[in-house]
Amino acid sequence: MVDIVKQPGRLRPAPENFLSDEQVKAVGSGRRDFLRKSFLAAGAALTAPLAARASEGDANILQNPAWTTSLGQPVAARPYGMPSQYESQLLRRESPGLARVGGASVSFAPLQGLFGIITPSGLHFERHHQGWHDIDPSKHRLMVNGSDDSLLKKAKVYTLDELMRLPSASRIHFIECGANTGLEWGNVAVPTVQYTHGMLSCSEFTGVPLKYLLDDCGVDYKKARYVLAEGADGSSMTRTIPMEMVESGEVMVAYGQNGEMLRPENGYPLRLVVPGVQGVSWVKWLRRIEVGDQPYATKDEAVHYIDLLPNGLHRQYSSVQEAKSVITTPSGGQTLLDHGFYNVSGLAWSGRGKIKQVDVSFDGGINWQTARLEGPIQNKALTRFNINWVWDGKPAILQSRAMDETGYVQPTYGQLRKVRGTKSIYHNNAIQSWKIIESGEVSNVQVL
Ligand SMILES: Nc1nc2c(c(=O)[nH]1)N[C@H]1C(S)=C(S)[C@@H](COP(=O)(O)O)O[C@H]1N2
Ligand SMILES: [Mo]
Repeated sequence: MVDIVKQPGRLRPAPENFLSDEQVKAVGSGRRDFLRKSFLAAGAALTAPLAARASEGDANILQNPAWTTSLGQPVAARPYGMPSQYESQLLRRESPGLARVGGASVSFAPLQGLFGIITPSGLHFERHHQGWHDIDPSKHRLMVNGSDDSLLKKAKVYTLDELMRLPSASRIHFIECGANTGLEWGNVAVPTVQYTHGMLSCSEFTGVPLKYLLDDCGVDYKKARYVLAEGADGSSMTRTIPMEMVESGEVMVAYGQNGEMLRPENGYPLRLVVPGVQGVSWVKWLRRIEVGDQPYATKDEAVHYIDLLPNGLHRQYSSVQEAKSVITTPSGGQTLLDHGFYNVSGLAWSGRGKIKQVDVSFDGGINWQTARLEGPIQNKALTRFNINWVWDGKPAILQSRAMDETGYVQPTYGQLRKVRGTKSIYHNNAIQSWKIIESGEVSNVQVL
Protein backbone atom coordinates (compact mmCIF):
# COMPACT_ATOMS: atom_id res chain seq x y z
CA MET A 1 0.00 0.00 0.00
CA VAL A 2 1.15 3.50 -0.76
CA ASP A 3 1.85 5.67 2.26
CA ILE A 4 -0.40 8.59 1.46
CA VAL A 5 0.68 10.64 4.46
CA LYS A 6 4.39 10.43 3.61
CA GLN A 7 3.86 11.09 -0.08
CA PRO A 8 1.11 13.66 -0.37
CA GLY A 9 0.53 14.85 -3.92
CA ARG A 10 -1.24 18.08 -4.67
CA LEU A 11 -3.10 19.30 -7.70
CA ARG A 12 -3.41 22.97 -8.36
CA PRO A 13 -6.77 23.57 -6.73
CA ALA A 14 -9.83 25.20 -8.25
CA PRO A 15 -10.42 27.87 -9.43
CA GLU A 16 -7.09 27.93 -11.29
CA ASN A 17 -8.01 24.62 -12.88
CA PHE A 18 -10.47 26.39 -15.09
CA LEU A 19 -9.95 28.63 -18.05
CA SER A 20 -10.50 32.36 -17.76
CA ASP A 21 -12.66 34.05 -20.38
CA GLU A 22 -9.50 35.32 -22.15
CA GLN A 23 -8.10 31.81 -22.22
CA VAL A 24 -11.35 30.46 -23.61
CA LYS A 25 -11.20 33.07 -26.37
CA ALA A 26 -7.58 32.19 -27.09
CA VAL A 27 -8.52 28.53 -27.41
CA GLY A 28 -11.31 29.41 -29.81
CA SER A 29 -8.91 31.29 -32.04
CA GLY A 30 -6.40 28.46 -31.89
CA ARG A 31 -3.85 30.47 -29.89
CA ARG A 32 -2.39 27.70 -27.77
CA ASP A 33 0.70 29.78 -26.86
CA PHE A 34 -1.44 32.08 -24.68
CA LEU A 35 -2.52 29.16 -22.58
CA ARG A 36 0.93 27.80 -22.10
CA LYS A 37 2.32 31.16 -21.00
CA SER A 38 -0.39 31.89 -18.50
CA PHE A 39 -0.07 28.46 -16.92
CA LEU A 40 3.70 28.95 -16.59
CA ALA A 41 3.21 32.33 -14.97
CA ALA A 42 0.77 30.83 -12.47
CA GLY A 43 3.20 27.96 -11.83
CA ALA A 44 6.03 30.33 -10.90
CA ALA A 45 4.07 31.61 -7.90
CA LEU A 46 3.85 28.10 -6.51
CA THR A 47 7.53 27.32 -6.23
CA ALA A 48 7.78 28.26 -2.52
CA PRO A 49 9.55 25.41 -0.67
CA LEU A 50 7.19 22.72 0.64
CA ALA A 51 8.24 23.29 4.25
CA ALA A 52 7.33 26.97 4.07
CA ARG A 53 3.88 26.10 2.74
CA ALA A 54 3.35 23.46 5.42
CA SER A 55 4.14 25.87 8.27
CA GLU A 56 1.68 28.37 6.80
CA GLY A 57 -0.92 25.64 7.10
CA ASP A 58 0.02 24.98 10.71
CA ALA A 59 -0.35 28.65 11.59
CA ASN A 60 -3.85 28.72 10.10
CA ILE A 61 -5.12 26.08 12.49
CA LEU A 62 -4.16 28.26 15.47
CA GLN A 63 -6.22 31.22 14.30
CA ASN A 64 -9.75 32.11 15.34
CA PRO A 65 -11.40 33.33 12.17
CA ALA A 66 -14.55 35.45 12.30
CA TRP A 67 -16.83 32.49 11.56
CA THR A 68 -15.93 30.81 14.83
CA THR A 69 -16.97 33.81 16.92
CA SER A 70 -19.93 35.37 15.10
CA LEU A 71 -23.50 34.49 14.23
CA GLY A 72 -24.03 32.82 10.84
CA GLN A 73 -26.62 33.61 8.23
CA PRO A 74 -30.28 32.78 8.90
CA VAL A 75 -31.78 29.61 7.45
CA ALA A 76 -34.07 31.65 5.22
CA ALA A 77 -31.16 33.53 3.61
CA ARG A 78 -31.32 31.13 0.68
CA PRO A 79 -34.69 29.56 -0.08
CA TYR A 80 -32.95 27.78 -2.96
CA GLY A 81 -29.40 26.65 -2.19
CA MET A 82 -26.38 27.80 -4.17
CA PRO A 83 -22.73 26.65 -4.30
CA SER A 84 -20.16 28.44 -2.16
CA GLN A 85 -18.83 31.73 -3.51
CA TYR A 86 -15.42 30.04 -3.55
CA GLU A 87 -16.64 27.63 -6.22
CA SER A 88 -17.78 30.34 -8.61
CA GLN A 89 -15.38 29.26 -11.36
CA LEU A 90 -16.96 25.84 -11.66
CA LEU A 91 -19.23 26.66 -14.57
CA ARG A 92 -20.48 25.14 -17.77
CA ARG A 93 -18.78 26.98 -20.57
CA GLU A 94 -19.56 27.64 -24.19
CA SER A 95 -17.21 26.66 -26.94
CA PRO A 96 -16.11 29.78 -28.72
CA GLY A 97 -16.21 29.42 -32.45
CA LEU A 98 -18.30 26.24 -32.47
CA ALA A 99 -21.66 27.95 -33.01
CA ARG A 100 -22.09 31.53 -34.13
CA VAL A 101 -25.53 31.99 -32.59
CA GLY A 102 -25.93 31.79 -28.81
CA GLY A 103 -29.27 30.04 -29.13
CA ALA A 104 -27.95 27.26 -31.33
CA SER A 105 -24.99 26.41 -29.17
CA VAL A 106 -23.37 24.03 -26.72
CA SER A 107 -22.23 24.48 -23.16
CA PHE A 108 -19.85 21.91 -21.73
CA ALA A 109 -20.01 20.41 -18.22
CA PRO A 110 -16.88 21.01 -16.08
CA LEU A 111 -16.02 17.32 -15.65
CA GLN A 112 -12.63 18.22 -14.09
CA GLY A 113 -14.40 19.59 -11.01
CA LEU A 114 -17.13 16.98 -10.48
CA PHE A 115 -17.16 13.98 -8.13
CA GLY A 116 -19.05 10.70 -8.23
CA ILE A 117 -21.47 10.16 -11.09
CA ILE A 118 -24.35 12.63 -10.71
CA THR A 119 -24.06 15.90 -12.59
CA PRO A 120 -25.51 18.79 -10.57
CA SER A 121 -28.49 20.03 -12.60
CA GLY A 122 -27.06 23.54 -12.86
CA LEU A 123 -23.88 22.15 -14.46
CA HIS A 124 -25.58 19.72 -16.88
CA PHE A 125 -24.24 20.32 -20.40
CA GLU A 126 -26.61 22.03 -22.84
CA ARG A 127 -27.17 21.56 -26.52
CA HIS A 128 -29.94 23.56 -28.13
CA HIS A 129 -30.52 23.78 -31.87
CA GLN A 130 -32.74 26.86 -31.45
CA GLY A 131 -32.29 28.05 -27.87
CA TRP A 132 -34.24 27.05 -24.75
CA HIS A 133 -37.65 28.03 -23.47
CA ASP A 134 -39.20 28.09 -20.00
CA ILE A 135 -42.52 26.55 -21.01
CA ASP A 136 -45.66 27.08 -18.91
CA PRO A 137 -46.47 23.50 -17.87
CA SER A 138 -50.20 24.24 -17.71
CA LYS A 139 -50.11 25.00 -21.44
CA HIS A 140 -47.91 22.08 -22.46
CA ARG A 141 -49.43 18.92 -24.00
CA LEU A 142 -48.08 15.58 -25.19
CA MET A 143 -49.86 13.91 -28.10
CA VAL A 144 -49.48 10.24 -29.00
CA ASN A 145 -50.69 9.44 -32.51
CA GLY A 146 -50.02 7.07 -35.43
CA SER A 147 -48.59 7.87 -38.86
CA ASP A 148 -51.61 5.85 -39.96
CA ASP A 149 -54.75 5.25 -37.88
CA SER A 150 -54.49 1.47 -38.17
CA LEU A 151 -51.33 1.51 -35.98
CA LEU A 152 -53.20 2.31 -32.75
CA LYS A 153 -56.72 2.21 -31.32
CA LYS A 154 -56.92 5.82 -30.17
CA ALA A 155 -54.65 8.86 -30.44
CA LYS A 156 -54.48 10.76 -27.13
CA VAL A 157 -53.39 14.13 -25.80
CA TYR A 158 -51.99 14.23 -22.23
CA THR A 159 -51.59 17.15 -19.86
CA LEU A 160 -48.66 17.21 -17.45
CA ASP A 161 -51.03 16.61 -14.52
CA GLU A 162 -52.37 13.49 -16.23
CA LEU A 163 -48.85 12.16 -16.92
CA MET A 164 -47.77 12.76 -13.32
CA ARG A 165 -50.65 10.61 -12.03
CA LEU A 166 -49.39 7.57 -13.98
CA PRO A 167 -47.05 4.88 -12.59
CA SER A 168 -43.57 6.42 -12.50
CA ALA A 169 -40.00 5.13 -12.56
CA SER A 170 -36.72 6.74 -11.43
CA ARG A 171 -33.45 5.68 -13.03
CA ILE A 172 -29.89 6.98 -13.27
CA HIS A 173 -28.59 7.34 -16.83
CA PHE A 174 -25.88 9.21 -18.70
CA ILE A 175 -26.63 11.42 -21.68
CA GLU A 176 -23.84 12.06 -24.19
CA CYS A 177 -24.14 14.20 -27.30
CA GLY A 178 -23.15 12.19 -30.39
CA ALA A 179 -20.71 15.02 -31.16
CA ASN A 180 -18.90 14.73 -27.83
CA THR A 181 -15.11 14.56 -28.48
CA GLY A 182 -16.01 15.34 -32.11
CA LEU A 183 -13.38 18.05 -32.46
CA GLU A 184 -10.66 15.50 -31.71
CA TRP A 185 -11.24 13.21 -34.72
CA GLY A 186 -8.40 14.61 -36.82
CA ASN A 187 -5.99 15.78 -34.13
CA VAL A 188 -5.79 17.44 -30.70
CA ALA A 189 -8.16 20.39 -30.81
CA VAL A 190 -8.93 21.56 -27.28
CA PRO A 191 -6.94 21.75 -24.03
CA THR A 192 -9.23 20.57 -21.22
CA VAL A 193 -11.53 17.65 -20.40
CA GLN A 194 -14.39 20.15 -20.17
CA TYR A 195 -14.07 20.69 -23.93
CA THR A 196 -12.93 17.21 -25.00
CA HIS A 197 -15.62 15.26 -23.07
CA GLY A 198 -17.99 17.80 -21.46
CA MET A 199 -21.04 17.08 -23.63
CA LEU A 200 -21.70 14.36 -21.09
CA SER A 201 -23.87 14.36 -17.96
CA CYS A 202 -25.62 11.87 -15.70
CA SER A 203 -28.81 12.34 -13.71
CA GLU A 204 -31.54 10.47 -11.97
CA PHE A 205 -34.56 10.86 -14.24
CA THR A 206 -38.15 10.34 -13.15
CA GLY A 207 -41.06 9.82 -15.49
CA VAL A 208 -43.47 7.43 -17.16
CA PRO A 209 -42.13 4.58 -19.29
CA LEU A 210 -43.18 5.42 -22.88
CA LYS A 211 -44.45 1.85 -23.28
CA TYR A 212 -47.14 2.65 -20.72
CA LEU A 213 -48.49 5.49 -22.88
CA LEU A 214 -48.37 3.42 -26.07
CA ASP A 215 -50.27 0.62 -24.30
CA ASP A 216 -52.78 3.22 -23.14
CA CYS A 217 -53.36 4.23 -26.78
CA GLY A 218 -53.68 0.60 -27.89
CA VAL A 219 -50.63 0.53 -30.19
CA ASP A 220 -50.40 -2.49 -32.49
CA TYR A 221 -46.79 -3.55 -31.85
CA LYS A 222 -46.82 -6.01 -34.76
CA LYS A 223 -47.18 -3.14 -37.23
CA ALA A 224 -45.80 -0.12 -35.35
CA ARG A 225 -42.06 -0.81 -35.16
CA TYR A 226 -40.81 2.78 -34.80
CA VAL A 227 -41.68 5.92 -32.91
CA LEU A 228 -40.93 9.50 -33.89
CA ALA A 229 -40.35 11.97 -31.03
CA GLU A 230 -40.93 15.68 -31.63
CA GLY A 231 -39.95 18.73 -29.54
CA ALA A 232 -41.93 21.93 -29.02
CA ASP A 233 -39.04 24.31 -29.81
CA GLY A 234 -38.40 25.97 -33.17
CA SER A 235 -35.75 23.45 -34.24
CA SER A 236 -38.28 20.83 -35.42
CA MET A 237 -36.17 18.30 -33.58
CA THR A 238 -37.47 14.87 -34.53
CA ARG A 239 -35.81 11.50 -34.06
CA THR A 240 -36.79 7.92 -34.90
CA ILE A 241 -36.52 5.37 -32.07
CA PRO A 242 -36.83 1.65 -32.78
CA MET A 243 -39.80 0.05 -31.00
CA GLU A 244 -37.59 -2.63 -29.34
CA MET A 245 -36.07 0.11 -27.19
CA VAL A 246 -39.53 1.28 -26.13
CA GLU A 247 -40.71 -2.28 -25.51
CA SER A 248 -37.73 -2.90 -23.21
CA GLY A 249 -39.35 -0.37 -20.85
CA GLU A 250 -36.19 1.77 -20.70
CA VAL A 251 -37.41 4.72 -22.78
CA MET A 252 -39.10 7.24 -20.49
CA VAL A 253 -41.14 10.40 -20.81
CA ALA A 254 -39.40 12.26 -17.98
CA TYR A 255 -40.44 15.27 -15.95
CA GLY A 256 -38.00 14.82 -13.05
CA GLN A 257 -34.23 15.27 -12.90
CA ASN A 258 -32.17 14.79 -9.73
CA GLY A 259 -35.16 14.94 -7.43
CA GLU A 260 -36.86 18.06 -8.81
CA MET A 261 -38.58 19.01 -12.04
CA LEU A 262 -36.39 19.13 -15.16
CA ARG A 263 -34.52 22.40 -15.67
CA PRO A 264 -35.83 24.53 -18.57
CA GLU A 265 -32.47 24.12 -20.38
CA ASN A 266 -32.92 20.35 -20.19
CA GLY A 267 -36.47 20.24 -21.55
CA TYR A 268 -38.89 21.36 -18.81
CA PRO A 269 -41.56 20.18 -18.45
CA LEU A 270 -41.07 16.96 -20.50
CA ARG A 271 -38.17 15.24 -22.21
CA LEU A 272 -37.62 11.84 -23.71
CA VAL A 273 -34.99 9.70 -21.97
CA VAL A 274 -33.49 7.11 -24.32
CA PRO A 275 -30.85 5.29 -22.24
CA GLY A 276 -27.62 4.46 -24.06
CA VAL A 277 -28.57 6.43 -27.15
CA GLN A 278 -26.86 9.65 -28.28
CA GLY A 279 -28.23 12.89 -26.81
CA VAL A 280 -30.02 14.11 -29.92
CA SER A 281 -32.68 11.42 -29.49
CA TRP A 282 -33.45 12.67 -25.97
CA VAL A 283 -35.97 15.13 -27.36
CA LYS A 284 -36.55 18.09 -25.03
CA TRP A 285 -39.82 19.99 -24.54
CA LEU A 286 -41.38 16.78 -25.87
CA ARG A 287 -44.81 17.41 -27.38
CA ARG A 288 -45.53 14.52 -29.73
CA ILE A 289 -44.88 10.81 -30.17
CA GLU A 290 -45.92 9.28 -33.44
CA VAL A 291 -45.82 5.52 -34.00
CA GLY A 292 -44.93 4.32 -37.50
CA ASP A 293 -44.05 1.24 -39.51
CA GLN A 294 -40.70 2.50 -40.85
CA PRO A 295 -37.81 4.83 -39.87
CA TYR A 296 -38.57 8.46 -40.67
CA ALA A 297 -35.18 9.71 -42.04
CA THR A 298 -35.88 13.26 -40.81
CA LYS A 299 -33.34 16.08 -41.34
CA ASP A 300 -31.61 15.20 -38.05
CA GLU A 301 -31.23 11.62 -39.29
CA ALA A 302 -30.54 12.01 -43.01
CA VAL A 303 -28.25 15.06 -43.02
CA HIS A 304 -26.95 15.36 -39.45
CA TYR A 305 -25.71 12.71 -36.99
CA ILE A 306 -24.37 10.47 -39.77
CA ASP A 307 -20.77 9.25 -39.94
CA LEU A 308 -18.69 9.64 -43.12
CA LEU A 309 -16.65 6.46 -43.57
CA PRO A 310 -13.29 6.19 -45.39
CA ASN A 311 -14.99 4.53 -48.41
CA GLY A 312 -17.25 7.57 -48.92
CA LEU A 313 -20.41 5.95 -47.52
CA HIS A 314 -22.28 7.29 -44.50
CA ARG A 315 -23.32 5.36 -41.41
CA GLN A 316 -26.88 6.31 -40.47
CA TYR A 317 -28.90 5.75 -37.27
CA SER A 318 -25.61 4.95 -35.50
CA SER A 319 -27.22 5.88 -32.27
CA VAL A 320 -25.99 3.68 -29.42
CA GLN A 321 -22.99 5.21 -27.61
CA GLU A 322 -20.20 2.62 -27.44
CA ALA A 323 -18.09 2.14 -24.31
CA LYS A 324 -15.87 5.11 -23.48
CA SER A 325 -13.97 6.53 -20.54
CA VAL A 326 -11.83 9.51 -19.59
CA ILE A 327 -9.57 10.48 -16.71
CA THR A 328 -10.95 13.71 -15.26
CA THR A 329 -8.29 14.23 -12.54
CA PRO A 330 -5.57 14.96 -13.43
CA SER A 331 -6.55 16.25 -16.87
CA GLY A 332 -5.56 18.83 -19.44
CA GLY A 333 -4.92 22.33 -18.09
CA GLN A 334 -4.32 21.14 -14.53
CA THR A 335 -0.88 21.10 -12.90
CA LEU A 336 0.57 18.57 -10.47
CA LEU A 337 2.24 20.67 -7.77
CA ASP A 338 4.27 17.97 -6.02
CA HIS A 339 5.71 14.55 -6.65
CA GLY A 340 4.01 11.82 -4.67
CA PHE A 341 0.61 10.29 -4.24
CA TYR A 342 -2.39 11.10 -6.42
CA ASN A 343 -5.88 9.65 -6.58
CA VAL A 344 -6.36 9.37 -10.34
CA SER A 345 -10.08 9.52 -11.04
CA GLY A 346 -12.34 9.35 -14.06
CA LEU A 347 -15.61 8.31 -15.65
CA ALA A 348 -16.59 5.31 -17.77
CA TRP A 349 -19.87 4.57 -19.55
CA SER A 350 -21.45 2.39 -22.20
CA GLY A 351 -24.68 2.66 -24.13
CA ARG A 352 -24.86 -1.14 -24.17
CA GLY A 353 -25.19 -1.74 -20.43
CA LYS A 354 -22.95 -1.81 -17.40
CA ILE A 355 -19.24 -1.06 -17.22
CA LYS A 356 -17.32 -4.22 -16.34
CA GLN A 357 -13.72 -3.02 -16.04
CA VAL A 358 -11.57 0.06 -16.47
CA ASP A 359 -7.82 -0.20 -16.96
CA VAL A 360 -5.45 2.72 -16.52
CA SER A 361 -2.01 3.22 -18.07
CA PHE A 362 0.62 5.68 -16.87
CA ASP A 363 3.02 5.07 -19.76
CA GLY A 364 0.95 5.76 -22.84
CA GLY A 365 -0.64 2.32 -23.15
CA ILE A 366 2.30 -0.05 -22.64
CA ASN A 367 1.37 -1.30 -19.16
CA TRP A 368 -2.16 -1.38 -17.73
CA GLN A 369 -3.56 -1.67 -14.20
CA THR A 370 -7.17 -2.31 -13.26
CA ALA A 371 -8.89 0.63 -11.54
CA ARG A 372 -11.41 0.48 -8.65
CA LEU A 373 -15.02 0.94 -9.79
CA GLU A 374 -17.24 2.81 -7.36
CA GLY A 375 -20.51 0.95 -7.00
CA PRO A 376 -23.29 0.29 -7.34
CA ILE A 377 -22.54 0.01 -11.05
CA GLN A 378 -25.67 0.91 -13.00
CA ASN A 379 -27.02 0.16 -16.44
CA LYS A 380 -26.22 2.89 -19.01
CA ALA A 381 -25.02 5.26 -16.30
CA LEU A 382 -21.69 6.93 -15.63
CA THR A 383 -19.37 4.80 -13.50
CA ARG A 384 -16.68 6.46 -11.40
CA PHE A 385 -13.27 4.81 -11.30
CA ASN A 386 -10.30 5.59 -9.06
CA ILE A 387 -6.74 4.32 -8.93
CA ASN A 388 -3.73 5.11 -6.71
CA TRP A 389 -0.66 6.59 -8.35
CA VAL A 390 2.66 7.90 -7.11
CA TRP A 391 4.14 10.44 -9.49
CA ASP A 392 7.93 10.22 -9.48
CA GLY A 393 8.30 13.52 -11.31
CA LYS A 394 9.14 11.94 -14.67
CA PRO A 395 7.06 12.56 -17.82
CA ALA A 396 4.02 10.29 -18.00
CA ILE A 397 1.06 9.67 -20.28
CA LEU A 398 -2.19 8.78 -18.52
CA GLN A 399 -4.92 6.80 -20.30
CA SER A 400 -8.05 4.90 -19.33
CA ARG A 401 -9.68 2.06 -21.25
CA ALA A 402 -13.23 0.91 -20.54
CA MET A 403 -14.73 -2.51 -21.10
CA ASP A 404 -18.49 -3.06 -20.89
CA GLU A 405 -20.52 -6.12 -19.95
CA THR A 406 -20.75 -7.21 -23.61
CA GLY A 407 -16.94 -7.56 -23.64
CA TYR A 408 -16.51 -4.55 -25.97
CA VAL A 409 -13.22 -2.72 -25.31
CA GLN A 410 -12.75 1.02 -25.92
CA PRO A 411 -10.47 1.46 -28.98
CA THR A 412 -7.25 3.42 -29.44
CA TYR A 413 -7.24 6.28 -31.96
CA GLY A 414 -5.32 3.99 -34.35
CA GLN A 415 -7.95 1.25 -34.13
CA LEU A 416 -10.90 3.65 -34.44
CA ARG A 417 -9.47 5.54 -37.42
CA LYS A 418 -8.76 2.30 -39.26
CA VAL A 419 -12.49 1.62 -39.37
CA ARG A 420 -13.97 5.11 -39.31
CA GLY A 421 -11.32 7.35 -40.94
CA THR A 422 -10.75 10.90 -39.70
CA LYS A 423 -13.63 12.79 -41.33
CA SER A 424 -16.38 12.00 -38.86
CA ILE A 425 -17.85 14.47 -36.41
CA TYR A 426 -19.85 12.08 -34.30
CA HIS A 427 -19.26 8.99 -32.17
CA ASN A 428 -15.60 9.33 -31.24
CA ASN A 429 -15.03 6.95 -28.30
CA ALA A 430 -11.24 6.61 -28.60
CA ILE A 431 -8.92 6.32 -25.60
CA GLN A 432 -7.96 9.79 -24.29
CA SER A 433 -4.35 10.56 -23.36
CA TRP A 434 -3.11 13.22 -20.92
CA LYS A 435 0.60 13.98 -20.97
CA ILE A 436 2.40 15.13 -17.81
CA ILE A 437 5.78 16.84 -18.09
CA GLU A 438 8.42 17.46 -15.39
CA SER A 439 6.88 20.82 -14.41
CA GLY A 440 3.65 18.98 -13.58
CA GLU A 441 1.67 20.56 -16.40
CA VAL A 442 -0.95 18.27 -17.93
CA SER A 443 -1.87 18.56 -21.60
CA ASN A 444 -3.99 16.86 -24.22
CA VAL A 445 -2.09 14.56 -26.60
CA GLN A 446 -3.11 11.75 -28.93
CA VAL A 447 -1.45 8.33 -28.85
CA LEU A 448 -2.22 5.94 -31.70
N1 LIG B 1 -36.41 19.77 -28.78
C1 LIG B 1 -35.09 19.62 -28.76
N2 LIG B 1 -34.58 18.51 -28.21
C2 LIG B 1 -33.23 18.32 -28.19
C3 LIG B 1 -32.36 19.26 -28.76
C4 LIG B 1 -32.93 20.44 -29.31
O1 LIG B 1 -32.22 21.32 -29.80
N3 LIG B 1 -34.29 20.57 -29.31
N4 LIG B 1 -31.01 18.99 -28.76
C5 LIG B 1 -30.63 17.59 -28.70
C6 LIG B 1 -29.23 17.32 -28.57
S1 LIG B 1 -28.31 17.39 -29.99
C7 LIG B 1 -28.68 16.89 -27.39
S2 LIG B 1 -27.07 16.42 -27.29
C8 LIG B 1 -29.48 16.85 -26.15
C9 LIG B 1 -28.84 17.75 -25.11
O2 LIG B 1 -29.57 17.73 -23.93
P1 LIG B 1 -29.25 18.76 -22.77
O3 LIG B 1 -29.28 20.15 -23.35
O4 LIG B 1 -30.24 18.52 -21.70
O5 LIG B 1 -27.85 18.42 -22.30
O6 LIG B 1 -30.81 17.26 -26.35
C10 LIG B 1 -31.37 16.87 -27.58
N5 LIG B 1 -32.76 17.19 -27.60
MO1 LIG C 1 -26.22 16.50 -29.55
